[in-house]
Amino acid sequence: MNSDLFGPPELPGLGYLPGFALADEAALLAAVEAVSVTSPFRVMATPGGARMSAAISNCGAAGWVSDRRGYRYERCDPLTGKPWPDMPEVLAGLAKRAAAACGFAAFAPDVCLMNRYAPGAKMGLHQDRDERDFSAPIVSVSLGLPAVFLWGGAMRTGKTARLALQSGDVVVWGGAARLFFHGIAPIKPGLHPRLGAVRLNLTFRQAL
Ligand code: MD3
Ligand code: FE
Repeated sequence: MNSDLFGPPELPGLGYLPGFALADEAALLAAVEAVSVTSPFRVMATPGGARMSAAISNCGAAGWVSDRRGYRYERCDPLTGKPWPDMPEVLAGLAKRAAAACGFAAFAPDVCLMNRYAPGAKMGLHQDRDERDFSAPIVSVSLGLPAVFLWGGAMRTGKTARLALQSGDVVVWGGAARLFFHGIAPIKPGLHPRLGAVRLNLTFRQAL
């Protein structure tokens, strides 16, 4: 495997918007902080019993959860027993504008899954298959420390392309890209001016 950083592949339905969220960075962070007061970031268990390395929270009509019983969307936070916090308008608005800029004007996210990485944390290659309708894209927003996104194509095995993601970068994963295997290489140590030693990734989904 080589370690070159490629640009995003040219693929119908895939949209790469470097810096799209930068102007809203402070407002997005404040919204994430507010959500995490009610539904704190926590490390979830995989169905196999391992600990995930990123900490997770959610906002919106449902949230993605993982435990010994599997992966699924739940209307209530298992930690609080209460509904997940509403999706702040600044988050929903940014995701809709990004989707519209990439040809998905009808995108209406009902879930925002928030992943928080410390240096060393990673995410193994996987597909996102727990949503009801794969014709809706997923919009991802990267904030804080940079990451190397691993891009595995339509199969788990084979060559992995790499894409550097910086704070403020937005990627819209629609069309064939929607079901591609993907992951995050271990986050390198560093300090982001606003977030410190943290990478945050927000993914907006039409899950229900
Ligand atoms: C490509 N998150 O939450 S974001 C995830 O940076 C997830 O935290 C990573 O994979 C992160 O499921 C990667 C980019 C991303 C998100 C969803 C996708 C890429 C995707 C769904 C389909 C294809
Ligand atoms: Fe994913």
